[in-house]
Amino acid sequence: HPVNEPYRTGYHFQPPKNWINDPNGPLIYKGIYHFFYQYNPLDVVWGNIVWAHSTSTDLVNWTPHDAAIYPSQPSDINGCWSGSATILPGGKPVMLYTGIDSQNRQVQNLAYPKNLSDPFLREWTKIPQNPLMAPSQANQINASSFRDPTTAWLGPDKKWRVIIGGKTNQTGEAILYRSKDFLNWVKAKQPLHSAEKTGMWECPDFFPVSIHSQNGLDTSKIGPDVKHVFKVSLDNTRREYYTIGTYNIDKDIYIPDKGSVESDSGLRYDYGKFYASKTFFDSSKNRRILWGWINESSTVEDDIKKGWSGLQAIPRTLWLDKSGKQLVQWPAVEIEKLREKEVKLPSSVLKGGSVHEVLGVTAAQADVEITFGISDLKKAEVLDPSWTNPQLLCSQKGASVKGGLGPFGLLVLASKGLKEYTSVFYRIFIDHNKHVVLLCSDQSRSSLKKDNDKTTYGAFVNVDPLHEKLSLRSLIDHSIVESFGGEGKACITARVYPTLAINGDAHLYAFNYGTEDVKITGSAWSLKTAKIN
Ligand code: DQQ
Repeated sequence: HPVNEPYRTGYHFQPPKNWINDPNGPLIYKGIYHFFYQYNPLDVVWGNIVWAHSTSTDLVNWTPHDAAIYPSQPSDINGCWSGSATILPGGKPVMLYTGIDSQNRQVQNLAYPKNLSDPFLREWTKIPQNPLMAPSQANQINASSFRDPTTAWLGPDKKWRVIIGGKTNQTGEAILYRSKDFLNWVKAKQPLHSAEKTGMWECPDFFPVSIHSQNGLDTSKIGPDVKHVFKVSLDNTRREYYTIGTYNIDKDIYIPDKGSVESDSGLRYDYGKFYASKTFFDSSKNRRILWGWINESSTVEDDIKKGWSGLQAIPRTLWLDKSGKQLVQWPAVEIEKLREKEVKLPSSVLKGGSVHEVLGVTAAQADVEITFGISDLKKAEVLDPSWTNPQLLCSQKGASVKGGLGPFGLLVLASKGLKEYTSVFYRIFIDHNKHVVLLCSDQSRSSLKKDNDKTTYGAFVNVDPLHEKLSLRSLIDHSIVESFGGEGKACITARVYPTLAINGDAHLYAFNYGTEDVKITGSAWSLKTAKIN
């Protein structure tokens, strides 16, 4: 790993230099995964946006290609913004994307592969009919709030549907269009879904999930065995929320289940940094895969110094939890190919107040899976009824604040002597007769450097520690830590920039600062460096 580049990642998707943001149009074609992303070919900050393109056979190693979609016609001359792929009958992929036109309006365009016999789909052609959807007086669409088309789906009436993110006043909207031929699109009277006071809805995503299995489904699948997921990225808070609900195909509206909302208490794919995400159906492995953009927590000056900004989270497989009330996510299994030198943590007791170093792994580039066993759950701290905000609770009760059951977890990217570390940990509370499990990612001590964003993140994890195992997996990669609590029920991604705990000087510890002992077992692996771009 380059010594002079301590923050470049070893197995996360990033280009050699410059600015990247949203994942675009992920798909699989002839056994090859395609990934496109918002990219500034000229600078470390956002601007001059094109669709950069890479391909892979395993979602781990990536080959770069020339930019696939870039400004070239009046309908996208000021930028090629986010969009999605749809696989047409017969297996032909097409892209719908937002163009910034010559009048700086947001419009929707179509591009298709020039040569379908090229499995790398290196060249993309834009149709002369572009734009296919545009704001106008008649349709009441705001020209600066009309972007990010989803993958389209085909209804039983043989009409295609697509949604585009929008906003009317402060009401976020999933603007619905229909088409018989994928060329002529007619705006529906009603949006597919909307919610007051949520602001602009960026990068919506809408897809079915199976009620009975972890398998993914084609985006057009409907029927009694599926629920639907609606996700949106909120421009206001830079947070994403998803709801689970029902797609009423007759009325062409989506109705979230009771209690499911796009704000504050809503469900999130990730309770740390994760934005503008997008899923696709991987027909080769019958799974739905989620990509998400992770931005920097450093200053623009630091980004300029290192020459790059932004990366992508490890692609995650996602499915409906057996409760039917939330999704579960897990890193695509292919990432496990990078594992080497397994270090088994022999079942042992982590005494209250102790720290245990995990030796023998390249701690700056590792995969850790650890299970915690609690013998006496009665010692859990009583949950105050006002502690409803997990992030706030994690910031008030950081890793150094002692508790009964917890904090226990991992100190990652830690320097010898613990001058720097990022702590990912659990606390268990009791609320009447129910245990409440809190997962925190505390970045406050992650770097001696002062001007990084070190916000603490937190999430409640819906596991019952009395009957279920309590586990934590963290993917550590130099300047990113992606943590999966409760076997994927709550995920937290953080960016950190240690000054001491870099490369070979990074260490990994398990810790328990609660008063009660905790049993630990698990494994840690060094991860090889992937071939990325
Ligand atoms: N990024 C794109 C937009 C999208 C935003 C522009 C979300 O299409 O709304 O780069 O990060």
